[in-house]
Amino acid sequence: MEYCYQPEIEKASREEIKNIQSERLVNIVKHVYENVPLYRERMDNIGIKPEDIKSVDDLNKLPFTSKQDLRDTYPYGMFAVPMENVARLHASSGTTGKQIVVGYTQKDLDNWGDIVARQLAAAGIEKSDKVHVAYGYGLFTGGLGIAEGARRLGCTSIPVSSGNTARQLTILEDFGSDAIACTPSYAMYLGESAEKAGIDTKKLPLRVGIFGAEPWTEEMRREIEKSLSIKAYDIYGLTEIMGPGVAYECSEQNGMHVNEDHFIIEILDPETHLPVKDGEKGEIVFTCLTKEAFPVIRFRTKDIGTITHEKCGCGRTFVRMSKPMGRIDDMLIIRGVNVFPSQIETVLLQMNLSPNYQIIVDRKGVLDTLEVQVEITEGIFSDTISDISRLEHELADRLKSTLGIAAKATFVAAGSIARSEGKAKRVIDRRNLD
Ligand code: DLL
Repeated sequence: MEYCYQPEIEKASREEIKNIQSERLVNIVKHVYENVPLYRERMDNIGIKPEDIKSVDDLNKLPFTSKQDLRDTYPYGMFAVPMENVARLHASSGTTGKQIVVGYTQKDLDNWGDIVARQLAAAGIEKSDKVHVAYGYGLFTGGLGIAEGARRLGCTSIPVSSGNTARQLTILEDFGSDAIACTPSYAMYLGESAEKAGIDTKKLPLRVGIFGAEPWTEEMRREIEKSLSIKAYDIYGLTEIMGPGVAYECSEQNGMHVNEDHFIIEILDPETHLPVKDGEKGEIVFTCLTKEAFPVIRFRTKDIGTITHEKCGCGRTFVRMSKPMGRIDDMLIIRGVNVFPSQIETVLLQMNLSPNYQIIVDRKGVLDTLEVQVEITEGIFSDTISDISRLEHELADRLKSTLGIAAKATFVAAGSIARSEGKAKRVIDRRNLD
């Protein structure tokens, strides 16, 4: 039996889950109304009192929370407990605008450990395993969040943090890590570096990877599984809600189960704000049910995804969310067409091209231009110049048929695109649209 697997809740009936959510929603609404001025004002403005919220069926009466609200109340305006009860602060890794500060009470940290432990258990990690944590430790929630889960599970965590790839490889080899947690782009880089260093990953004890914090495709999963000789699991989360562990993959690897005893997920049409049907794309919106220090209600994540209530082969009853298919704010509008970086990545990997790529958007006169630069891999390198130009044409054709707009495809030297130790930066937009 997997330790930290919690079938009494993970396999509860939908009715039981609804009851737990309803009870917790009533409490959390009271908590935010009493303690967070922004929520009290918003609810007063629309004439809603905490007593009006009796179950999850009343969720749609509540106001939304946006990232801008969190910026406007920076740093502590959304905290719902006195600072003396806050055990830890984290901050969003946002590169634009003011960062967002979030807080956790001791109980919040315990709950966080519990849900991350569920995820580690669902990926087959056991008490006797050593987990190499290569997410950044610090204000970013990745490192310490996974560490909370490892501690709760009772396994050994190795807090390597991010950076220094040669050292990461030495540790993987010498310490005998069984599992690794980092961003998928860094996992790709580690695999590539292991090969260069002549390390046979099949001979390492490493068998599981827990990857998330940025978009990645099924093709990338297969690459990572091959290069690191592991099984790779997806994990989703965000600073404003908790950090890693909001949703997790099970052995079926067919969507991520949302920890519904702690969070309610809604998928809403970004324009009408009404719920879409299972399987239909929309904006992912989360409500925290148990957070004491930083509970947010109907937080608009700007991530785009779908959910399904279909039965999962693992027996868990928690609703499953798809991999986020992009972000509303990552969506590039090029010559009026919506383009997501993930579409481009899928084309590259379907053609067995390098996953190291960059998207460059520019404007010549009034016309937007799109260029995809991708590194040459060894197989291509041995081809003649005319073969390379044939491949560039093929890539440009495929991009055009997938995206619906013309794109220039350019091969660049292997290793010339900057590698990231955390989240990869894929898009360079030179249009100065702001
Ligand atoms: O990335 C928390 C995290 C740490 C999740 C470690 C998983 C593992 P933020 O820095 O606030 O928090 O970024 C959150 O990253 O809104 C998504 O756009 C994206 N994201 C997170 N997980 C995934 C995933 C952490 N599995 C933002 N697939 C989210 C795709 C993801 N995108």
